[in-house]
Amino acid sequence: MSKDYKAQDIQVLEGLDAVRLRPGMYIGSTGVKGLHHVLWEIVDNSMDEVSNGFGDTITVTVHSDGSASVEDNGRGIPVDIHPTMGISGVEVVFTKLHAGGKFDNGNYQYSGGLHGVGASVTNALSTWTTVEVYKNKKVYRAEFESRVGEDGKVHGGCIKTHLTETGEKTDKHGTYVRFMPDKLIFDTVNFNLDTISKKLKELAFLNDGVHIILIDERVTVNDIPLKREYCYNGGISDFVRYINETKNPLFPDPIYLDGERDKVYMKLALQYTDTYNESIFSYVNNIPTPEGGMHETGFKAALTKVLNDFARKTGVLKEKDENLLGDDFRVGLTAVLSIKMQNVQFEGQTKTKLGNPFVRPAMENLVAEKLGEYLSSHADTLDIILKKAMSAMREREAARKGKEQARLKNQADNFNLVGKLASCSGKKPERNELYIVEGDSAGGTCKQARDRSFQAILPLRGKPLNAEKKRIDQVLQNEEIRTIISALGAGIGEDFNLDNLNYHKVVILSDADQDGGHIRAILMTFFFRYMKQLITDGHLYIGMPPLYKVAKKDKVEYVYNDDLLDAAKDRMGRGYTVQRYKGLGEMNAEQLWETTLDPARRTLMRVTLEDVAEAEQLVTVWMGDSVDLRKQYIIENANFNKIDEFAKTER
Ligand code: TSJ
Repeated sequence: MSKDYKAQDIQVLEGLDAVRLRPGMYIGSTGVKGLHHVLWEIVDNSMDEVSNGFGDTITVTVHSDGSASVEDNGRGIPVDIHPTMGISGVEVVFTKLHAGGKFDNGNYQYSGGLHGVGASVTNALSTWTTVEVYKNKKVYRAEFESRVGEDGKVHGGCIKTHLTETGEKTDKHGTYVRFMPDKLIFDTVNFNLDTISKKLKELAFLNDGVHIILIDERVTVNDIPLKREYCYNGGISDFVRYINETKNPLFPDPIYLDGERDKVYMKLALQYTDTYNESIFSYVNNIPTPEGGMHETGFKAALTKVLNDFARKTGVLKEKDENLLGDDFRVGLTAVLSIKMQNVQFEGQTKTKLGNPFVRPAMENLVAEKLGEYLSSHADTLDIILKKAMSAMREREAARKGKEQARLKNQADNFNLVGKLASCSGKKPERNELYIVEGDSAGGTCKQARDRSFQAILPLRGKPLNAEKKRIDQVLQNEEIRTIISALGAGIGEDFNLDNLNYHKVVILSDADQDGGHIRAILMTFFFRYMKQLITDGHLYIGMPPLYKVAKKDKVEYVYNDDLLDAAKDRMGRGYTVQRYKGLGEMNAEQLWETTLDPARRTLMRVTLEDVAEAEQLVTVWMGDSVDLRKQYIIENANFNKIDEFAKTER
């Protein structure tokens, strides 16, 4: 890291008007994601500084006026004047596009932010931005704002106050940036606490030792704002431990490897559990790459090669045996791979796949070397991994042999299975609805209550198995699950075909109690794992039976939510009765129709996965063996969008 940074190092490319003209080009979208991107741009700049060893703390604050600020205790953005442009380094950073410091003298190696566009983009899309630099015992301040120009158009990031010394003395050093996202640009300017928490926690895992503090002034208890702190000295090994918290690891400490090859800096932590899933979370410059790419490919190739070599060397594989497949070595694997490099090329549908080809051999080579060293001196761990892979291989073989028979047998079985299903008479899948109902008795009532022209009822006896824990062939053996698959008619996994879906609304209907929540969670996990498109295309719903019936003489009101009970009582006046429904089974057919099945009156929640990759991470991270955690996850985080049922279109 060169010490003689000068403002002239900052390249100047374009003005800010381009950003307001086409914000999507710079931040992906102007939705809630784009809103957070402009915050990550700022956070990333601080993280660059701190992870290069300058300072150790980053504080992110969401203020009660809706603005956000980021402060670090690094060296402070350069304040000296750019020799040819005649403006301070701070002003260059905030008013010139691409001036985040992506220059060639080696300063600021991994800068860039999510789209590598820098702080000027955030400034351009804000109504105001304030910057303070603490340096040389002094405080420097600059202010920017959006303004209506002579052309009648709004120009973002105009200088309101040039960078000046305020005259205050300080012992602090670092940078403070506060900005107000512009309502004219963003569909929403409401920062989401969960989104920010998750991201900062992830950053804390990826950058070990960095203290990240989150303050949300909009959320207070006794006037004290919410504060969360993240710091993991164990880095990505802690991340792997955290992901595996609800699972059973096969050895106590994750394997940790790091190193450099061809200027690619790599950290890798991995651990096996007794599950059957492969969970690899990869990052480039702190940016998640859910679509994978060259770094992941190189890592996987090395894992397969090294482990096959050890399997031969140790005699686990005999001369006549074939090599194990890569998949065999990734059954039950949890891994976090984080690399840092320059000139990143992102590819793929969502631009989250690393494209630089040279990274693949570099990572394959580096991981092979480091993993080889590690396993040479950890014979116990090696033994555990090879045993796990061998049993994966045997199960793979067994599944292959069993598949043919199963296919023939299925034909006969399906007949019995769908016997439980009370199908509907209508033949239009677009109109048809399948209610998956918890319990035989509630199922029976639903059958009486429904409109059989388009509503089918499938009662579930007992709890279907936990889809997260089992392999696909085991999932398929579960009777409840097979009933669902054959009723929907669209297949499963890679064979899933939405065109064959028999019901365009699939509604999970379970009690509002803990067991009901569990069943809902299991079914959602199953659909997520094996019929993801059902969710992404918006076909999966949660039915909402009422929690209370408030009645007085002939007046009846159903209440679906604890918070609304008091209001309902108020509307009734004195002398009402309240009945609490403990389960679906307590309602008669008429009540069930009125409250839960009738499209004109019911409420359904559509289960959406706005970001399937993120949801996959959530499910993997949160849905392990622990029932409580899983339940909590579903209640707190499942992305339920309350929608107004199609009362108008259908009836
Ligand atoms: F990007 C930004 F302007 F929005 C921003 C930058 C926001 C925040 C909250 C912090 C930062 C930032 C930048 N923190 N620390 C730095 N460091 C530098 O810009 C810096 C300081 C010194 C030197 C040097 O060579 O002396 C070089 C750089 C790039």
